[in-house]
Amino acid sequence: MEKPVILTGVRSNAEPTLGNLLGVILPMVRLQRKHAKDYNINFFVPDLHSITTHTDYVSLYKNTINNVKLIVAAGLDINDPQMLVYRQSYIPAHSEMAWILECFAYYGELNRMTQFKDKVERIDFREELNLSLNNYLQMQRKFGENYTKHEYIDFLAMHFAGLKSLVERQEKEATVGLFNYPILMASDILLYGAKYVPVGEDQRQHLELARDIAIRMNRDFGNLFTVPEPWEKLTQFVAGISGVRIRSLKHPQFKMSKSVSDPAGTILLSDTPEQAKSKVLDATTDSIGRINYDFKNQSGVSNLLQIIGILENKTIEGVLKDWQEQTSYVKLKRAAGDLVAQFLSDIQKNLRSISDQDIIDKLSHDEPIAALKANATLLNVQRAVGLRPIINDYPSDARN
Ligand code: AQP
Repeated sequence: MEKPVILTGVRSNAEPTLGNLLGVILPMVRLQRKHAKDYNINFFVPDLHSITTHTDYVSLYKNTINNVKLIVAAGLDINDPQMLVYRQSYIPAHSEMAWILECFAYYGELNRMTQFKDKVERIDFREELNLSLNNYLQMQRKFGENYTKHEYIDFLAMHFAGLKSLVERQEKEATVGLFNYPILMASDILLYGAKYVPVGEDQRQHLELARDIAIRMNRDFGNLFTVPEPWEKLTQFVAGISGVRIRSLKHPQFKMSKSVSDPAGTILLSDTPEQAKSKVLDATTDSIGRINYDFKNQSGVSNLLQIIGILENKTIEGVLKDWQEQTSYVKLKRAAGDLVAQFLSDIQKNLRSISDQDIIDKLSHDEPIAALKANATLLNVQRAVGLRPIINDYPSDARN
């Protein structure tokens, strides 16, 4: 009998952050060590998801290969026979299945996905807006009441053209692909019958959407899909080593994100260990003066505790035993900073020893195997919805 599947991926749109590393890559390594015998493990690079937001298209392919290198550097054994590694765009069934699922998902459901709104809203205009406002105020100061009607109209036209271009930029970022991508993600999951999908907490709603679509289509067509386990079961399964949300070190109310410009709050894979440590030492904390795990009131401190917990492979209760009620934020930052620096330095050292060719060989070997599995699920679904004949109905249709 086929073993159940654990599946996850990381977009190659930009350089990975500590959030990706601790949120999903390290947990995957630990899950493999714990469950390699009982599960098949799929790691894929969602390169089609990578173009849902503006990216450096010239570097995309390289980043895709680098993402696979990264999981190897983090300790995932891709030569384990239970492990499949592939690129999403190399398996056309992902896109074909996504189209069918789109026809069974509702606009209202997608419209409720908070990540789309967050991603569109976080396009940061503040700097440009302030600049534009400052220009406006300077202009007013310069001319006082003594501007001519034409000067005033020219200035206003310039000011509003600037604002209009900001709004247009926001509209351009809100692509249909970004809106629809949770359905492509559902396809990524359902094609392989994944039971557990370890993801960061930001993806929880998308996992639930995949479940809803699977349940709905199973109800209408019989058992087409394995329904992935819900969030609560997933978090039990991963026992606190996944499902987290690493926050920005500077703005701990927000997630650390690879496509948000927040250099002081974001640790990038290419940061030197010293740079990373100094970012942790400069992390925003609070004025309460006690170490508590309380994201509502002490998000900066809680973020550091969370980082320590993941890197020391302890539950949050375990970390709290070491730190709760202590008062030195400097000590906490030093401990977190040392762990992060060591972790980065190990990964960077490993990365240097992995060749592109090894990765490409592995992908070329695994992609046809993944495609076979994906195509089998797709064909079942195509038959169920009438796009392909039911077996034996049209025996002469050789293409099935
Ligand atoms: N800050 C985070 N904490 C925990 N997990 C995180 N992940 C991302 N950021 C954090 C998890 O990493 C996996 C891969 O993410 P992705 O790149 O495929 O998509 P994303 O969620 O859009 O990640 P980013 O870093 O925020 O990228 P951008 O800025 O490009 O949108 C996912 O499981 C994600 O939950």
